[in-house]
Amino acid sequence: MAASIWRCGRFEFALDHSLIMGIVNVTPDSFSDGGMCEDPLVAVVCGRELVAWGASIIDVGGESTRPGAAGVSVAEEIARVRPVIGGLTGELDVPISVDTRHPEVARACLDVGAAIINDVSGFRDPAMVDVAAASDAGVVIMHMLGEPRTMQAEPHYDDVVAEVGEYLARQAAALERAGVARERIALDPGIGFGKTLEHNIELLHRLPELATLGYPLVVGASRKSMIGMILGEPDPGKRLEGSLAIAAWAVTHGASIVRVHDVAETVRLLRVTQAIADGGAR
Ligand code: 8Y4
Repeated sequence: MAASIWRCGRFEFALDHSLIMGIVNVTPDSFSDGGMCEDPLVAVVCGRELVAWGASIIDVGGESTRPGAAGVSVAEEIARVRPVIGGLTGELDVPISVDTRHPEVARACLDVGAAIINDVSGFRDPAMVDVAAASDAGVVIMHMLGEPRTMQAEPHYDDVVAEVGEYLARQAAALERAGVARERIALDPGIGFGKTLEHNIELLHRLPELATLGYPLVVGASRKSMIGMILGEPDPGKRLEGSLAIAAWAVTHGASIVRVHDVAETVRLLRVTQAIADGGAR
């Protein structure tokens, strides 16, 4: 894979090796980590720990997008994430990403130092495009079919890889037209967002096709239900091996960044895949 760069505010990644985006969940209803990082002071400790383990990016989210989750108000979302992002940016030398679909939340978090907007709705709100264009932040454009509340109700695609790829390319072009430099854009197929198990598997199987779009790829499958379905494991906390298997597949098939809960384990996994990748270049 040709090395490229990803610019996120004052940070710049040479994507000559893969990176870990560690998750800090500030949602009280998060079913995987049970809102352990809800308190801003605790969340800052969580983020610091993820960086110590080897995360290159910290993703902070305050709105649960799990299928059927109750919505929170924009004010509530800002109240949850802004103190955490402000705390982390003041303390850590890695870009902090805000996971939000709302331009007001993104704006408030950029103001306290967030360097990446991670929008699971793929910048479908034109106001979110404007917020990105008015900043120098990196952007993650993720594909989601429909809305969190309804996305898992019989999702249909004729060709999931073609349709997700077309959507991502179209949104990237819109951001570039608005003034977001190409080097700031990363794409994400959105594992589990309006997709059946078969769709998720096909997106991962054919990930190299999405890599040909020419943007860095982010893949987030950590602890997700596709792993639960394959392993028959209802407890998200017991999906580590599946999460690691997908991370290994993703980085060897075109992903530059993996979004994960289990940072320490994924760092060790990447050290091994990277050693093999580097060995082939001799
Ligand atoms: C257990 C734990 C089961 C968590 C499911 C989940 C992505 C993302 C999410 C992703 C990007 C999640 C914010 C869903 N997934 N952002 N966000 N890519 N870029 N569910 O795949 O983690 S939230």
